[in-house]
Amino acid sequence: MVAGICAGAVAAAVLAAGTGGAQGYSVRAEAHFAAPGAAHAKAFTYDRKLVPAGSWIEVRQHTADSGATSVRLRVTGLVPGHAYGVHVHQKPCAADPAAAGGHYQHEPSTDPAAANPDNEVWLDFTARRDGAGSAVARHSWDFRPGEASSVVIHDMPGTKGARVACLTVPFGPRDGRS
Ligand SMILES: [Cu+2]
Repeated sequence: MVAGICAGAVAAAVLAAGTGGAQGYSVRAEAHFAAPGAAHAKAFTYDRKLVPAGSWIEVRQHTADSGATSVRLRVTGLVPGHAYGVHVHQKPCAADPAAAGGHYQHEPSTDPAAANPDNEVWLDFTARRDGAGSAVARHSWDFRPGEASSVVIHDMPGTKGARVACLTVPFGPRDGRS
């Protein structure tokens, strides 16, 4: 019976694998979004109109030895034509949308002007007619260990939107330290 309880959550499981060392660091996480009450979920939807349960997200990070970092986002099953805001946040996702904490910042600051796509990782996108979307962000810097742990989707681009979904992603620095 225990297996039966967990079987429904298989589709919500995050598949994450990181590799570190001399070749830089790569990580990939993917999941189908689940309602906050779902057992074992690593990707939560907080607004099932804008991010329907069962819609899908994939995030990949690659950091070269130089520290140059790319973060790529792919989604399916979202609302065609809707413009979403997306950022890398500091903490893992949980049932409470606030659990993911604030934005990851390369140079941490309380100045609102520091919340910009050069100092943070933004992956804003507009869903295409088929509900799919994608974005990529590139920076010359890598993440500090343990300080970048999720991707949060907001209901509008920029920094003012409400949190509508979240995927936990184990972002890491060029040497893979966590
Ligand atoms: Cu955000």
